[in-house]
Amino acid sequence: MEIFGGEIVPPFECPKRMDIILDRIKTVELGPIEPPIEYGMEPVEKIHDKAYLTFLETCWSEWEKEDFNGEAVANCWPTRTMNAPHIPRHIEGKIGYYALASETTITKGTWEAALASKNVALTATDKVMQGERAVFALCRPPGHHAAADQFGGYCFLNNAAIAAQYARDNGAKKVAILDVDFHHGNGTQHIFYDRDDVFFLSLHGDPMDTFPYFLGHTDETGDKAGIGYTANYPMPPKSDYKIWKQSLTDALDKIKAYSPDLLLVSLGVDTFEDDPISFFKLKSHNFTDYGALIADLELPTVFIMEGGYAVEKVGINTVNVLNGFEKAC
Ligand code: FKS
Ligand code: ZN
Repeated sequence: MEIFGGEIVPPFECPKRMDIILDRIKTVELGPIEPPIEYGMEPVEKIHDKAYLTFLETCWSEWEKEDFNGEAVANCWPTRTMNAPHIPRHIEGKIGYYALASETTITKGTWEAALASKNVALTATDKVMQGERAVFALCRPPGHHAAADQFGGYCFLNNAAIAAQYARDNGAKKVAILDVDFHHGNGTQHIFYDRDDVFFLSLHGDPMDTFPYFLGHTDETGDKAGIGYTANYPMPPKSDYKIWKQSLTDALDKIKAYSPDLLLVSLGVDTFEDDPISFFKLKSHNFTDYGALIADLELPTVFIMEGGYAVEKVGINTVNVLNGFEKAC
């Protein structure tokens, strides 16, 4: 379930999205489709906090032991007036400690799904490290809102961050993460904020106007060694492709100048004009256009699925990016 506008609604982020994207990939014969390989916990533990992982793994069984009837959901947080040095013992406190928002619940199968999703991202990354020009990781659940020890915004494990670190540990000296999902990738930004070996760039709805609200402003440019290696492009409601493309062009120039060994694209297609929870105005053919612009970087590229909720068009829009990319290669 999801809490939206004070109501309990069926989640926008649903399995059907994946079926539709996969169908579209098959229809256009984009390329061979392969299942993920198991990578174990080592690459995950390099990004996420150990106690957080234990929490994700055990949350649902702890919740079930209480007299609760619904899914595990946060309703109480350590806020700006609390330092929160102690992690509560009770699951209701613990879930509040680790949650960044209340729309996302944990239930039976959440942990297994998150594990499968990071395996998809790692399998794709490995293929590109081994010489493929580009691979698309059809990940669900998404990852870019998840921080080292926080879940929310439908994300539990940060697939792109796990993939970037894995690439760093397996020969890539510099990695760029281009986040084109409508929402700011707060988790990815936070994970790499003080590092210069992973350059994070995000195009998104202005956080003054939309989720995740508290991160993603232009003045967030990195910390310590990472100063200059975070770039944010917040854009106002109703921004169309003309505006969006200007941000993309600037981001692509920065990536080119950085000259990474690998590009990861956090690919969300919720920038689409008919997306039910977003406010940009991209049209389906714009996705093809920007796929080609990304290809012009001539970098080994991993596309990692994030959001996109106009379910009938999520397949067309996602595959348009990939097709635009491929045709320009
Ligand atoms: C709605 C408030 C909460 C949550 C939106 C989450 C967006 C998730 C996403 C991801 F890629 F992670 F899936 N909305 N009024 O699209 O960024
Ligand atoms: Zn999104």
